[in-house]
Amino acid sequence: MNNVIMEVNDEIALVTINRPKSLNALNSETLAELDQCFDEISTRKDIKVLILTGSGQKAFVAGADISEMVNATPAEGRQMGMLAKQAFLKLETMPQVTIAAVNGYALGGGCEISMACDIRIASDNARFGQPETGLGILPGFGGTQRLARLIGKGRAKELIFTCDQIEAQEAYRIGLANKVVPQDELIDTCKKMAAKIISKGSYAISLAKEAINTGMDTDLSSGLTLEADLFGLSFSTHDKTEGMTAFLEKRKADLTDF
Ligand code: DAK
Repeated sequence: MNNVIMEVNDEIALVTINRPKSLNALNSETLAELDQCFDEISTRKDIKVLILTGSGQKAFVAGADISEMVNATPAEGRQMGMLAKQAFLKLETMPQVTIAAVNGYALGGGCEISMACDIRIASDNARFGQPETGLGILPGFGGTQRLARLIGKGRAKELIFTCDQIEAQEAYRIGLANKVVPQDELIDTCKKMAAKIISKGSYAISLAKEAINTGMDTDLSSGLTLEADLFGLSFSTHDKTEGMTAFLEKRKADLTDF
C-alpha cells in the first residue's frame, strides 16, 4: 500500500494514513487502501482494537483531496462517494473496537472518518470542522448524518452552515471528542484504553457495539428487542460462564471469546 501503514502489536492494529505532504487528504487511492485494510482487520481474530491516526504532527486528515475533486465529473464524484461509504461502513460495523487518534486537523472527510470510529481521542492541537459548504458542496462522507447523531441537530447544523473549526476542548465539551490529551501522549493514551477494552469480553463488546449502532438507527422498542436478543446470545458463550464463575470464585476471569 502506498498511503496506508498498518502495524499490529498486542492485538492492536495501528493504522496510519500517510500522505503528510497533503495533510493526509483522502484521495481515491487512499480510500481504496483503507477499504482493503478494514476488510482484512474485520476478519482477523488476532486484532481486537483498531487505532486510526494520521502521519505527522499537524493533521489527522484535512478532508477529501481537493486537487482530485476539482476536475471530477459527477460520475467520478459518485464513484468516490460510494467508495468512501463502503469503507466507512466497514469501519463503523467491524466487530473490533475502533479508536480515532485525532492528532491535528480533522476537517471534512477527516472529521467524517473519525465519526465512523467508535471513540475519538484528540490531541490538544486537534481541530474539527466541516468546511464543505465553503467549497460549494455539502458533507458527503456521512457528515450530515453522523455529526447530527453525535452532537445533536442544532450544533451539527451550526458547524456545517458556518464551516467554523472548533478546537479539541470544544469538541470534548460538545461530545465530539471523548478525551483530550497532550499530543505526545496521544497514541499511548489510545493504547492504554485499547488494552483496557481488550481485557474485557471481546465477543460481548462486539455484540454491545452492534446493539448500540443498530439501536441508534431504530425506534426504542426495536432497539430494546435487539438488545434482549443479543443479551440472550451472550448466555451461550464460554465467556459468560467463565466471567460469572470467576466472580463467584473471587478470581480474575479468563475471557477468550471473539
Ligand atoms: N486536499 C488536498 N490538499 C490539501 C488538503 C486537501 N483537503 N488540505 C491541505 N492540503 C495541502 C495544501 O494544498 C498544501 O499543499 P502544498 O501547497 O504544500 O502543495 C499542504 O497540504 C499544506 O496545507 P496548507 O499550506 O494549506 O497548510 P496550512 O497550515 O496553511 O492550513 C488547513 C492547514 C488544514 C487549515 C488547510 O490546508 C485547509 O484548509 N485545508 C483544506 C481543508 C478542507 O477544505 N478540506 C476539504 C473538505 S471537503 C464526496 C463526499 C465527501 C467529500 C468529497 C466527495 N463525494 C460523495 C464524492 C468530502 C469533501 C471534503 O472533505
